[in-house]
Order: sequence, then C-alpha cells, then structure tokens
Amino acid sequence: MSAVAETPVVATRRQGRVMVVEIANPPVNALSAAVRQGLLSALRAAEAARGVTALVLTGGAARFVAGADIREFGHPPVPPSLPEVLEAIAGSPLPVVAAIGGAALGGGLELALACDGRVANIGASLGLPEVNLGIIPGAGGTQRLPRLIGLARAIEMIAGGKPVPAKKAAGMGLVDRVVEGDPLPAAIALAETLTGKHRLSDLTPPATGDVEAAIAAACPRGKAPAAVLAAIKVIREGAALPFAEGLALERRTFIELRDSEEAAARRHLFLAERSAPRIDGLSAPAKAIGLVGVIGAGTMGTGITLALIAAGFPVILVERDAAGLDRGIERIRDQLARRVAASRLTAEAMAAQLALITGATELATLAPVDLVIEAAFEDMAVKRELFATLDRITRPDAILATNTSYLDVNEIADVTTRPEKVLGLHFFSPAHVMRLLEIVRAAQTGDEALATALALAKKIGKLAVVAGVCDGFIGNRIFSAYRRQCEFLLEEGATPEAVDGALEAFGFAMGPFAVADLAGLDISWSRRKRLAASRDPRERYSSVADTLCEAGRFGQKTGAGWYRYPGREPDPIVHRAIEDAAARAGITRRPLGPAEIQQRVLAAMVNEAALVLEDGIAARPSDIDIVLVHGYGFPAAKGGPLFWASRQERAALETALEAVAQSTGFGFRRGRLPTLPSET
Ligand code: 3H9
Repeated sequence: MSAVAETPVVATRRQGRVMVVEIANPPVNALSAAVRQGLLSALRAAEAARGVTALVLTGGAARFVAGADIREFGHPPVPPSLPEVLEAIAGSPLPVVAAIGGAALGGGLELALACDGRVANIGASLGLPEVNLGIIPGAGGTQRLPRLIGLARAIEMIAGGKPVPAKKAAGMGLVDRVVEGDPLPAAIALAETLTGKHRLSDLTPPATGDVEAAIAAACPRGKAPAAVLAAIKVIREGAALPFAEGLALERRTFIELRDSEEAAARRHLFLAERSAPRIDGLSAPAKAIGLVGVIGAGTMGTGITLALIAAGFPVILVERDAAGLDRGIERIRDQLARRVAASRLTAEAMAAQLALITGATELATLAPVDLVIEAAFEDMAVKRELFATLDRITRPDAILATNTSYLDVNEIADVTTRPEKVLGLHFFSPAHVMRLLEIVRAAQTGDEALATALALAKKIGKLAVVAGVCDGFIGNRIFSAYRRQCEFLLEEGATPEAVDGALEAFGFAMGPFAVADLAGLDISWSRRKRLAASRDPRERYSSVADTLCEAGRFGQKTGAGWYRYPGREPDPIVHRAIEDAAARAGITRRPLGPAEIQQRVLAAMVNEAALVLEDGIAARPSDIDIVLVHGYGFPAAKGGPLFWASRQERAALETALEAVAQSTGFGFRRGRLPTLPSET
C-alpha cells in the first residue's frame, strides 16, 4: 500500500484494485472548497490510474462528513460546487462506496447518496438536517433520497430534519451494511464485488408509505417554517420530474433559501450555540461529578432530577416532608411513564432511571454528594439559611448551585465558607425539556466550579450560557424590560390582544399577555410587592397587572387574567382597567398599529440587551440571542434580538429607541448597540 497526499484535506491510497479516498478536515470533515477540490482530483486520479476498479470514500474510522461548510455560506461561492462534485462521482464509470464511520449529515449524506453503496458503523447517524438552518438539501438530497427509501420516509427525514441511527437507516434501505468498528474494510470488500454503477438517478421513487401522514407530521396544524414547506414541495414535484429537472428545481430553491434573512439568522444561531460554552481564559479542568443532590421536589426540582437521571447521574432528592417528596417522585414516575407510552423510552430504561433516585427528607443525607442543585422557594432568607447549612454538612469540595431565577447569587455565596464553589444553575421550566441553562458566575465563583458546570451541562444535553449576577441575569432581565414596555403600550392606547397579535405576527409563539396568563399573574405580583419598597417613585410604573391580581385574576388557572378563559377572549373589564390607569397617569390614549408596537417592544428588548452586554452580564451578543430564542420564544427565524437589530435600518431603530426613552422617562438608560461580526 502506498500513501500519496493529494491535498492536505483529502488523501488517497491504493488497496489492491480499490482506491481509498480519505477526507481529513477536522473537526467534522465539512465539505470546504479544499475538500471539494480534493475529492474531484482524487476521483479523476482514480479514473486515470491503471488497475483501479472502484473507490471507497471515508472520513476516518469514527466520522464521515457533517455537511457543507456552514461558514462558507454568505460568502462568494468557490468552485467546484458540491453538486458538480457529486455529479462527477455519480457519473464516474467507477463504482464508489461510502464508508460511514460517524455523522453523515447534510451534504455528507448527499455525498454518500451519490455513491453506489454505503457501509456504516453501528454508531453512525445519517440525516439531512438542512431545514434547521432554514435551507433545503442543495446537492441532490431531495431527489436521491426518495428514490432510495421512498417518498414518505424521505419527507419524514428531510422535513423533520432529524438524523437516524445506522441500524434504522439499514432498515430503511439507506445503508447496505452496518458493522462494528471501522467500516472501511467492509466498504472495500463491497467495492471489490461491485461490477457496475447503482445510480439512484436511474430509479423512480418507490410508492411506499403514507405521504400525507408524513406531510401532516412535518406541518402540525398546517404550519411549518418556509424551508420545511419548500422541502416538501421540491420532493413531491421532483419525484414527478426527470432526475436532472428535479435537481435543477432543488438547486434553485436551495439558493433562494440560502440567501434569505431567515437562513442567515439560523446560521447565526447555529454558530452562536457552538461558541456559547467557550469561555475566554477558562483553563481549569472540570471536577468529576458522580452523585448529585437536588433540593426541592416541586416542578423545577423534579424537572432537574429528570434531566440528571436521563444522563445517568444518581440523585438524592430532598424535600421537607414525606408527602411532598412522594408527590415529586410520583411526578417523575408519571413523566417517565408518558415517555414509555410514547415509545420514547423502554420500560427497562424507566426502571433504571427511577432506581437512580434516592428520596430523602433530611438535608444531612447530602453529605456525600459532589454537587447540590437547590430548587427551593425563591426567597433570599430561605436560600441563605439553606446554603449555610449545606456549607456545614456537605464535603468541602462539593459544588453548591442555586436555581434562582432572579436573586443575587453573591449574597447566597456569602453565607458559605466556599464562595469559589458557589454558582447559579438557572434551568428553564420544564427543566427536563428546555435545552437552555444559564450558568450564573458569581463574583467569587472559581474556574473549577464554572468548568464543572459547563461539563455537566454538556452531559445532560443542555445549551449553557454563562451570565453574570444582576436582577434576572440575561434572560429575565431582558424579558422584564420587554414586558414593561408592553404594559406601557397598553396605557398609551393598545390592548392586550393588539400587543399579543403584533408580537405573534412577528413570530413569537405567544404574546406576553397570553404568556403571563399561562404562567400565572400571582408570581410576578408577589415579586412586585416585595420590590415595592425599594422602587423609586419617580419611575414609571404601570399598575394594571396589580389591579387584575387584586381582583383575583391570576390568569388561565382562575379563568381570567389579561383575557377571559376558555378561549382567550378579550375582556372589557381589562380594557376599562387600562383606561383607568391611563387616566390616573394623565396619558391621552391613541391608536397604535402592529408595526409601531413591534418596533417599540423590540427596541426596548434590544436596548436592555445592549445594557446587559455593557454591564458584562453576557460575554457576547450571540449569547444573548440564544438565551432569548431558547428561553423566551423569540423567533429563531429572526436570529435573536441583537441579530435582528443588526439587520434593521439604523435610522428606524434609533427612532424606536427614542420612543422607548420617551415612554420610559425617569431612569431610562440608553445602551450602546454592539457591532455584530459580519455574516459568517
Ligand atoms: C449542507 O450540508 C447543505 C447541503 O445540503 C448543500 C450544499 C450545496 N460546517 O456541534 P459541535 C463545527 S448544510 C462548518 O460542537 P458535536 C462547529 O461549528 C450543513 N462547521 O460538535 C464546531 O466548531 P467550533 C448540514 C461545522 O460533536 C465544531 O464543528 N449539516 C459544521 O456536538 C464541532 O461542532 C448540519 O447541519 C459544518 N457543517 O456535533 C450538521 N458542523 O469548535 C451540523 C459542525 O469551531 N453539525 N461544525 O465551534 C452538527 O450537527 C454537529 O456539529 C455534529 C457534531 C453532530 C456533526
């Protein structure tokens, strides 16, 4: 066997009559211009070489190719294009086999589909997740995949955007063989037996499966993002066209979507999610975490426990009394049972997860844990007392975390003798479902504790964003400014339904008043009452929510809040309360249209985001964007508040910021808008 390097990222070697072409472009073998060129050169060299009868493409024993290089989008294209390379592979007289050692995603799977055979490692995953980036497959995926696995399944995979594991892929006919370990030897063996080409372009998509059901699953209530709708259209129309015409239709649609604002926003979020857990200057290794203690078996504590046991962590769950503990464990059992009923978990796995929980009513049982996550009542006195006790009873090296969503973590850390081991782990509800986790780095939090929290987040599948200490950290602080502006707009002339309607039209799943009704108005009411004494009387304060709470209107659970339920009906009583509040404040109400509402509310959010950045609460603009998208329903299609701001005409944004300043009045602080790096 001889080794000849064609390019630094694609190397070829002969193994008998087979030319092995290996892609080595860490970390994920993305199909950069150099890789595309390398593949084309390797193919041409193999075709010209004497005695070569087949090729095998590999990305190494444990990976394949994770797709087009996302960082190249938004820049002028560099030839050869991926479709050109794949057409050359499919059109080559030599059979080509893909040896899939790990992720074959997007353009990576399209590369494998252009081959004549596919062998995968048992741990490989295969998928076309392009819709998550606001695009559709652009190198033949929408045309070749249906021809291989049928229309219904192709719609499921492409419109759903979820990769499938190798075994499932084999069951669908997507791969020819699944092997343990490096798939290369089996791929070479297959290549040696292939005598001709097996081009998917020669086939018509088999009419198997229920196409309408696949479409309905991808478009719940008939709604779906633009890329999903486009993917379905291209797959269906392409199936009825000659292959080349289907490819052309796919390419046109891909380019149109790739150049859209939504795709730019989704790319921004993809890269933002990857950079969020990277903290400048953090070099301390993470501490190994074995046993975890969770305090509080309410909604948050049980959600956190579910997230931990799903990742295999043994948990001691502590609640004050046996009845509360039993209720909490019942809730956990119920959640797991639902997953079993939905075939998302086996009964054995459920039993194994439940066996990881030890229930307790004494804090002293937490003596052996490596980490405590406190999810008790949101009250500073309660938390300080708890942390003082934890400091006494846990091992001195144990990390102590609070799930507080607003309180000052420094004040909590102060009661311990180990403030360097204290931090916030702000989970979002339901904690076992929501991916976002704000890790709150207090003034004295040490690097080891921070590194440990980041490593834990990764293990339990959370998207971690590091925040500094302030009232509400990143998310709740910005969300409060947003809600406050919405309440001001009511006094100035809007209605809850007009504000919610405008923001839902912008893309929020639910407007702020509908969200408040769902969450319950009483929680923020008690917080406002707590803060009342420290509020500066010169600050503008809208009292409508207090009026509703005083009338027992706590939202959906009491049948009335900002709306009447069932049915989320506008309520004249609320309108009157708003008009009264405006009259008391001496405000002359005027009509406000959806565009003005959107501009004002978003500008308020953007201004607070700028302040969060300026105050060093968030490290980068993109961290703020992912917090708002993943924790507060900001539409992913708009990329988060700061990305959105960076795409607005500056003069219009300035006008809206000025209106926010005017409406807020006393105490308004203007943030400096960050300059975002240009499109990556
Ligand atoms: C496409 O293929 C379009 C085609 O249809 C048509 C073309 C004509 N490009 O996620 P990780 C980087 S669209 C560039 O933390 P993991 C990532 O930024 C593409 N870079 O690792 C990070 O870099 P850094 C369709 C990429 O082990 C590093 O790799 N494909 C790409 O948790 C590690 O990433 C997809 O949508 C890329 N395509 O997960 C797949 N992918 O360290 C996207 C990753 O500098 N990728 N990077 O921050 C993934 O889903 C995951 O990265 C993967 C690994 C599962 C592969």
